[in-house]
Amino acid sequence: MGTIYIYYTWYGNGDVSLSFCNTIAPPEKEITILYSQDPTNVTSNRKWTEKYMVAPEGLKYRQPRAMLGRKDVNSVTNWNVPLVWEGTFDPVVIDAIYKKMDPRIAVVVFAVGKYTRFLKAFLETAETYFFVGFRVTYYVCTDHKDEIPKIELAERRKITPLDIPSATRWQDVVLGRMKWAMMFIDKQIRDESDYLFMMDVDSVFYARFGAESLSRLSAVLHRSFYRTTQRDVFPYERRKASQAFIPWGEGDYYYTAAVWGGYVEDMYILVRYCYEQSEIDRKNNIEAAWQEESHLNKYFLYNKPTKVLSPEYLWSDYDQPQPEIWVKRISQLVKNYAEVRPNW
Ligand code: UD2
Repeated sequence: MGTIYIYYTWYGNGDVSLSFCNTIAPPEKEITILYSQDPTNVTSNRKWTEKYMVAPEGLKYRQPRAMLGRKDVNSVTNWNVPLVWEGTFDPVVIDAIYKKMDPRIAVVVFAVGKYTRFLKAFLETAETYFFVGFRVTYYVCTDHKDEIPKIELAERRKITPLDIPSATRWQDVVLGRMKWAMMFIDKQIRDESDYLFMMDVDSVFYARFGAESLSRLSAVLHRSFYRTTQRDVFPYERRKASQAFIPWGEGDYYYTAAVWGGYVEDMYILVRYCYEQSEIDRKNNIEAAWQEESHLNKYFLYNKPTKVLSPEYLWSDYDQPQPEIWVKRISQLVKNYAEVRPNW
């Protein structure tokens, strides 16, 4: 099936209309979603918008400065959205604004096979650092519900286990996340959440991860490719036969698939996009170089994220600290791949 453009018009009052066309370029001020299949059953009612940035009266915080700020890193993208680093926001202000909106935050995390061993540290440290004081539900997708640890959760936070089958190839788990997440969002999560984050379970939080990360679609710079890597060296999918193909000479950044988030309805569209693109690949006997991460990078190239998060939002215990990384908020753990994966 050929490419279909969905014109997704976002009116100021939060209403949306969808219209379809397969030839002309999108008019200005409309969000274009490059979509691969029959879009007639795509639903989006845009339940959540960050309409009002209302700060509580009398809140005490440091005065913001127009002439002072980070000089060692770029804190804005060339499509003019924030690139978030420590020092570019005030947690007191931003949390106070978002707490007034009181969003429901969903975290979808997969723990299949031996990866259940990572749940305890992930959940315990999330309770210490992830959206403290906000409503959070951890949707744990697993083939071993009995191995979900019993941990103490703060008020208005809960764990919802979701059953999925075991797998014999790690690639199937990684890609299968898109299929299962799509189904669970559709069946349950979209009714219970405003924002959704997809996260790898083999990670721990070391510092605050809060409201500064929220936007319609927020993507995280991959820690390995943000410093000086030329775009032609990014590990994008380069085979034309794959739906994730990105031509040489194109690309903004390389984003990780280990942490990404946004409005639940926009995340639904994106998760579904990754699933459907990978299904087309599967039928054509090809698997994108970095599974869903390759499809995600393709999507974000042509549908720019509304916020870009620095590698503070996914560092790695494998890596040496860098001077510009003032805070490691969440970090991928060192693991023995051969030991934890079902195949190697
Ligand atoms: C990288 C990405 C990951 C994904 C993958 C694709 C980082 C930090 N992570 O991770 O997001 O794009 O490459 O190849 O860049 N899982 C299970 N059971 C399994 C295998 C995987 O539950 O048997 C889940 C689990 O949530 C895990 C995630 O899938 O955190 C990603 O798998 P991985 O950590 O083995 O992949 P890795 O480290 O290559």
